[in-house]
Amino acid sequence: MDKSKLQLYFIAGTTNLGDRNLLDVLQAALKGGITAFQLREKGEGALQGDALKTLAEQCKQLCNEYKVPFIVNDDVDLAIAVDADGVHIGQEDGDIAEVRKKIGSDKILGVSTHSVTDAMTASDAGANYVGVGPLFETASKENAGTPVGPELVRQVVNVLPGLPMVGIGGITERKAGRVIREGASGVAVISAIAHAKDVEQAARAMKGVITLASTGVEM
Ligand code: 3NM
Repeated sequence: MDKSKLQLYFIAGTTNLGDRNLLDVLQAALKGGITAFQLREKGEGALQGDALKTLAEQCKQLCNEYKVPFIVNDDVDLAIAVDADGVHIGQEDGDIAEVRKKIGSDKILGVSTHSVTDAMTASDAGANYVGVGPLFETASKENAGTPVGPELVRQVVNVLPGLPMVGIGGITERKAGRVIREGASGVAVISAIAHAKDVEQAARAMKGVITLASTGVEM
């Protein structure tokens, strides 16, 4: 896949947003320059069934307008039903090769990984990219586990230099540069954008940090 699409990967679901409307937040984030979006509808009060499908279709439409890939978390059937650009699965969400078979070779397949071994397995099974984390403490994922630290990004890059990869977990505007300098293609975030006072501005600022760090400028 095109690694540049992973530069600023925004993840959200309705349960991350309190009173905010997901489509409003997504639109602001798109205006601010996010390069990929994942719908991750999880936890208490998560939408299901037709309501979730409708939301997914609306997110896809919005992402299409900005030419940003729309990825669905976990729910392979939903991703297929709405013709999403891809699926992202965790270590417990089924067999990676089976998911690849189900979605076909043209769709993006992302896998959450927590070690070099996980990343090698995901790559062998047909993942287009991996998420590596949690790099730092995060309140956005239940049972996220002990932070692995940004050093794991460098270790994965050393072993799998061609594999597109995003760092995830507790990444803020201040920490994003470090993650890129360790060799990540980009950063994946929930709270740094979803909880920002000004979503568009937060996305734009983070994109700026990433662009500068990618060209080797220290921030
Ligand atoms: N996956 P925030 S950490 C969805 O380590 C997710 O695989 C993680 O949210 C992993 O940017 C995480 O608010 C939460 O920390 C990321």
